[in-house]
Amino acid sequence: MNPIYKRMFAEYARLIHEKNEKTSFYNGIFSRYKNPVLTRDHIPPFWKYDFDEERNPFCMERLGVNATMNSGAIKLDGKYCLVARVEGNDRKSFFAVARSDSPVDGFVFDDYPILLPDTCPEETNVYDMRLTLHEDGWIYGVFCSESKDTSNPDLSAAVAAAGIVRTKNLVDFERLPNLKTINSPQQRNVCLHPEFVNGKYAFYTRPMDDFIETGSGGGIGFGLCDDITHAIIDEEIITSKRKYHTITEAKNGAGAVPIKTDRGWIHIAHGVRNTAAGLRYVIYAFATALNDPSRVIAEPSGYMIAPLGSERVGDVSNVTFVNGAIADDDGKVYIYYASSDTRLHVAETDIERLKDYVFNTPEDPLRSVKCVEQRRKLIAENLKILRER
Ligand code: BGC
Ligand code: BMA
Repeated sequence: MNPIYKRMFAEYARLIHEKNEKTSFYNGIFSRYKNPVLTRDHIPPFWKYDFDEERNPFCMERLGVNATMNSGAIKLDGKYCLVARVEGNDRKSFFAVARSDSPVDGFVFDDYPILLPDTCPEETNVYDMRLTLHEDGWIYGVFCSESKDTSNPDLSAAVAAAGIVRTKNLVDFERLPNLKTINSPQQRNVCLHPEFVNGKYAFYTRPMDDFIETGSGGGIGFGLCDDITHAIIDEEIITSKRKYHTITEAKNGAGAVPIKTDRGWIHIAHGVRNTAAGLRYVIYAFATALNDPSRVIAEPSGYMIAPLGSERVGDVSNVTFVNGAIADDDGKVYIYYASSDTRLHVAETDIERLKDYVFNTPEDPLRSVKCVEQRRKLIAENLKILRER
């Protein structure tokens, strides 16, 4: 083998065998890990180079990969599996499965990325798949299917819809018709709830009037449908709401598939606010009732995960985004979050901590004066404890 490729494979092998470790970051809610779990360097060299010497005498990269990010996650046959959003240098995203025996390192991509059944001729781009192991026995992947808005002369005008696939093995995928939401012209960040609700399939949606702006869409939606093979939702109600001057003011959307606990469903979602430097994406959590997963019963104030240090910089800076988490058999929870549309990290926590965080963290009182009161109360109680020592 050409020494250039030899070196490349050696570097790739070193990367995928590198052990990960926790950083010193501490907040009691989750731990951060030192290395991202997926970067563009995790892409096997044979996805990018043409190894034929005659066709490629300069050992040139022919099909570069720009980033690996927003990933659905599931544990399957004892392996931690991610369906990553991989973005080529050509800006088109696609999905690829990476598997590991460990939740925090060692992820290796399957030999080939996923070739989705080509059922939507107008579809230009696909991204952000949520993987749901549904009680009907299928693994569903719900993702954003983006097309050019041909009714609008603006070259950037686009339409976002929710695409649906299902699989048993993350190898063979059956494509179902896209979700239709009667009252929302566009959909992104749609996620399938893992259980039937009133005997129906339940989706978290994100009603929006426009491709970027949610417009009248009041937050994370929720709707039921009878038939997943022709999924139609005629009524969407709002679960976690967007609110003025909070982390969700501009938009919010479902993230990972909700995690079931004895106190309620725990949702790990994203919230977006606008700033002079563009949109800022953070990750937040809330809980909904076990008997009604659309009804919010607890919502801690502010964000749970926000871009920190080098996470803040990337193709779309100031973004943390989540569409996958794995609740493991031992109670640990791995939240796979991407930073700045560039690479994928893991945050580690557990069910007990998540419950404590979601149910015992104070809510956002929505006004500075109330926030100061909230903090002064905490300080007063602490000073009392400290002085009694
Ligand atoms: C991009 C997404 C982005 C969306 C809305 C799409 O074209 O691929 O990453 O979330 O636009 O800005
Ligand atoms: C979108 C998402 C993500 C992305 C984010 C920031 O709306 O769907 O794909 O991470 O914007 O660019």
